[in-house]
Amino acid sequence: MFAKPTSTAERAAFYQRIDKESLTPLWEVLGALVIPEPKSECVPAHWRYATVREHLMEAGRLISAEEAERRVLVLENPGIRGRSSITHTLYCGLQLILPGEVAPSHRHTQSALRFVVEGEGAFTAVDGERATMHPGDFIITPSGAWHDHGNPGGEPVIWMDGLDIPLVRMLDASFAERYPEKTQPVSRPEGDALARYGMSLLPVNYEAHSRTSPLFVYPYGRTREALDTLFRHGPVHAAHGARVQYVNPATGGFAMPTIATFIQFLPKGFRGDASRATDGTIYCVVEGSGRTKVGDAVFDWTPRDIFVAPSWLPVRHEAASDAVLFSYSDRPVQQALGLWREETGSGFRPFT
Ligand code: GTQ
Repeated sequence: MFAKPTSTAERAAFYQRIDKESLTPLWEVLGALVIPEPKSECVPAHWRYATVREHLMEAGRLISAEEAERRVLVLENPGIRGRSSITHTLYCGLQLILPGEVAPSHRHTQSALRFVVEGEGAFTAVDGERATMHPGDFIITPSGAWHDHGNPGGEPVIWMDGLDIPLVRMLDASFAERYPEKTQPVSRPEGDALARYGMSLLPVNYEAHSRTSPLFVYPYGRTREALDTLFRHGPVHAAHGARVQYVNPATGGFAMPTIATFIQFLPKGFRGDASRATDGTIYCVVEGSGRTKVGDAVFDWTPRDIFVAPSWLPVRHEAASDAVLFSYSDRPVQQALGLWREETGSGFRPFT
């Protein structure tokens, strides 16, 4: 849109002279900076669970959770390798905790989400309350909250970590510290937050002291039931199926200040319209199998796979069986700044 002016020897010599002063001419770079529509360096990518799991189990033989602090394989976007990022703003990893292990307590300004993909019997502790992890549970570690993970059970437990690490790095706003002990003391029984904040009830005169949802565990059983009812009662969105966003029950807004989280049901035979949005989105397959087209890429997915759709590329989902997809993006940040845009086709319609 903004064309580069022709270069002349005189101009080139000028650029070289000012380069030494840490100066550069805008007209040489403007076209690459202010572009007519998003064109991400990030590319669509798909990680098959079976492959990543094998490497993760090997990591489990090479290093303990404690020595690693967190035993995680980071899913790096192939378009921006080396930045521990799956999109420009977000991080994604798969974390393994083996029976008997502890991932020591620490806290940081980065917000984290956990989406449990395999195994039973591990817990994560957040600010004094433990949550036993079950596949499909969405669990939040708010910015600044002490957290540790443990596996007193008998099988390996694996979950997806979604963090705003790249965003916080861009803002140079990272603080982190270790807890003096390996695990933090338990100060509230399991289920306390769910009773207090997760029943469409709030303590009278409740005052939020954080921008993150006080409900930090969203158990899959309840979510799955809601999706089922939503689908049965319809209508279903032509691009997104029956898709809902996790909310902070005290505000109705997204559950986390920097990361939006969603879950959607796609009925067997669903062939979605294309849609695109400015928030690059990471998907984790919870149930079922299907195919998602992201731009020119085609991903055939099965449970526990992870794939990423960069900003503004058209996304089209198809379901070969009843399917459920969890997803997350930086939508709250874009919406707070007035930047978020979406294009979808015809919207809601009955599913036939
Ligand atoms: O579990 O606290 O994947 O601090 C990256 C950084 C997980 C965690 C990650 C972390 C954690």
